[in-house]
Amino acid sequence: MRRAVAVGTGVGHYPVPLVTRVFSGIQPSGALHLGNLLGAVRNWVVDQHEADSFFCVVDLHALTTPQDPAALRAATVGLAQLLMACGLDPEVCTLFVQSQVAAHTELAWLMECTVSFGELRRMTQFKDKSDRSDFVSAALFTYPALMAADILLYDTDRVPVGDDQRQHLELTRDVAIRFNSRYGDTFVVPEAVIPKAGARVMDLQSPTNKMSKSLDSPQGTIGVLDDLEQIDKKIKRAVTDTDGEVRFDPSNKPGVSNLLSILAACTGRTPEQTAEGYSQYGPLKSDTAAAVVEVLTPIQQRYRELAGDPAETARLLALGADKAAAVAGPVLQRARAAIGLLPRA
Ligand code: AQP
Repeated sequence: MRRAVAVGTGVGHYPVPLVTRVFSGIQPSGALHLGNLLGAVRNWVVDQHEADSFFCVVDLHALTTPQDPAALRAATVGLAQLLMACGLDPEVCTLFVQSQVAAHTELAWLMECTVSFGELRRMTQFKDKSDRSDFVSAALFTYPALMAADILLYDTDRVPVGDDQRQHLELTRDVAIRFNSRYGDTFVVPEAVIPKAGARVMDLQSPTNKMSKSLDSPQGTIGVLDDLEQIDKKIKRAVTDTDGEVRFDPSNKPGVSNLLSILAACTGRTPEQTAEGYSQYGPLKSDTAAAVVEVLTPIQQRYRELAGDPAETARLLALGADKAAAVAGPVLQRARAAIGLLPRA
């Protein structure tokens, strides 16, 4: 699709980079947890060296549920620092805050005009989140249109995400294809990249639910910045089952399978290979706890260094926003022209 766009049919010729583009985002809606790290952020750290990568703290998405303004500002800076502590290097990738690049909201409107009500109504994340909320904003419903805009603005080829975002990515593709077929080739149609291990880290206490920032489950969630001793205890108290067999079988053994997935993601193996080394739950839990602590220890150390310098973080994010805007601006203009908005004289 990128090459089809590069020759330009609908809105003329325009330059499209020949390197692979990667885009992904994360909400500053709560503490970064092990699921976010293993499902998404760890893969971004690798991607930044292999592709032209854009990573975004999606604060506008966080606004879909009510936020305290001061807490949101602090969470946005803190999340950017934590992403850097995890290994994102603003000199290698483009790291920025969504609301600092105005093109996101403008393209989101064009996406809302392209996606159908029925498509948005089928999004399972809306159903889950609206069921748990007292106040359901209109933006929670239209969230996937903003997400499509985020991705399409960067001529993105690949979107590394956890498994929970699969449906939103499919919708982004559908919207891009519809826009291109109505108005001429405008957007690159992106693909989701979902990791083999760690794509859906489950809650340690209710392992049929995904680990989530907004689910109130302190014992079931491992925060990346949690105290390391507490993490060890949480993993050792994780819910398993009574049959005593270590086997990767997410439907029948969700707790044990979750531990195997976490250990596999931390050690670069598959959950099935990992299961072969264990006949009891105790050693599996101890090794999983040790592997998680080993992954998180250097991240926590680096975060403590970065957290002391918010002004430097703000400077790096401003540079990131400038780099992002320079790419997003021409794509937005392409979309405006394609859909028939009058250019300014
Ligand atoms: N449990 C998970 N396992 C693997 N990957 C996960 N991701 C989220 N939860 C898990 C991935 O993390 C990236 C950033 O997620 P997000 O901040 O955009 O929001 P989300 O998907 O809705 O994640 P949360 O933690 O559940 O946040 P809240 O509760 O605020 O909605 C995405 O790539 C996601 O797939």
